[in-house]
Amino acid sequence: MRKIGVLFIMLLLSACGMGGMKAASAHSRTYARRLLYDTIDWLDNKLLDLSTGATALAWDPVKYAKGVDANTAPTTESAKYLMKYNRTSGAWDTASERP
Ligand SMILES: [Ca+2]
Repeated sequence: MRKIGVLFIMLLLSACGMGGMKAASAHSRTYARRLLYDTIDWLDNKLLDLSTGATALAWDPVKYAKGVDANTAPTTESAKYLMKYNRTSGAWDTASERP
């Protein structure tokens, strides 16, 4: 049943023909990021246990790289999109990386 939910979310976010991803980012950036985060979290190990960051860093360390904070190299835009950080200081949220 949850696989159907994951499929629905991926279809929703990839509905480029109707501006789906662009519209989701523009009008509800946090909601779109959480949907993506939770989807990856579920697909990773069938648990919602905040494992998305570790999975992304291990899966593609070039695309998902984290510096000491979000504003320091080698942090990538993909990591910043997926993982929560303080918009002012750039500090990663260590209590919960879920955006
Ligand atoms: Ca997980």
